[in-house]
Amino acid sequence: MKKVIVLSLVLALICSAVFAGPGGGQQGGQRHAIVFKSTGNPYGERQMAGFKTGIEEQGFEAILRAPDLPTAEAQIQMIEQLVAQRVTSICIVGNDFDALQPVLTRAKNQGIKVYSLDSAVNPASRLTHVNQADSEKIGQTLVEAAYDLAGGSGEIAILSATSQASNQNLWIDYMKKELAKPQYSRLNLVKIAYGDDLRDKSVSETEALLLSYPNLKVIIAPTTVGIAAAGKVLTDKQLVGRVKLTGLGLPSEMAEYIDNGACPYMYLWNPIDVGYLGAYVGGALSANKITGASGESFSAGRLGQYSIVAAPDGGTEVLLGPPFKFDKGNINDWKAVY
Ligand code: RAM
Repeated sequence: MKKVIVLSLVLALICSAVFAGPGGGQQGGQRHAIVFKSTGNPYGERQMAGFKTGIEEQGFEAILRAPDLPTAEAQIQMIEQLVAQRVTSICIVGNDFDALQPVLTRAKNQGIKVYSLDSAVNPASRLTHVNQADSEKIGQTLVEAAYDLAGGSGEIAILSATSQASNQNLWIDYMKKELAKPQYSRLNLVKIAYGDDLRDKSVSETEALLLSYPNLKVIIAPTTVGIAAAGKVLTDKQLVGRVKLTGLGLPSEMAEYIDNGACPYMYLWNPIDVGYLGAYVGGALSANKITGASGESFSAGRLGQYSIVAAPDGGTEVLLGPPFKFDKGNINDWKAVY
């Protein structure tokens, strides 16, 4: 009997050594990690929840991480820990485009599949990027909205996340390009403020904008944390109708400000689906079904088939779909969903 037990143990050990895959995970025991920008962001929580569902659906373990503050330094520490744990893949929501390159390169050199999602890292740091929507289209759509809400002319301001956030910076670059077109010559972008995706800082930055620019007509907040904070400030200060708000917002957080008119309309995509799509990119990369090259395609569970395409930054990306418009007519259908 003893001999049988010893033999089974030896066999089990041999099997686990044989099936140990890249990143040290076993085939059935792969561990896939996501590192979001910071804690306390309901958008990030939904994105991570979608990632977890997608990873578990494939039979793997999901590791969800986010630092307290949205800095590159804090993410570097977390990635170092994940490399030491020899996870199978790392999905990074970058707090900086370039600063994570050394640590992500170390991860890649250890066989860990590294890709970004929502907020890209530079092409040298990633195999591919999971993008929520076409970045240029987001920039154009938000400028069109500001033009419409301002009535064609006047002062507008942007309330962003951190000054290093690569997704917000990309959208702002496209907004500036759009604003340079002749049809927008009567719109005046007076300031880009940074609320760092922290609620209190976003509130005080909105208050400062209102003080410095008493003729401000529109605030564009391309961040769910910023737009919700600005909605609260405009409501509390009884400025609804005088200063209009648009941007990218989470329906559950913005329903009251869409209902009361502070934000006549805004845009977003489904953050749960962004995370879920990311999970399937992690699975496909780790199974070597894709390498991250343009032209490859893979299956993303309930979302169907997706292809990898060239990204404007010289790398590649997977696009979830077009941004969706939320207004008084549909916000009540969405506020309970995300
Ligand atoms: C915030 C984050 C996130 C961004 C959304 C729109 O929650 O900055 O990265 O995609 O807003």
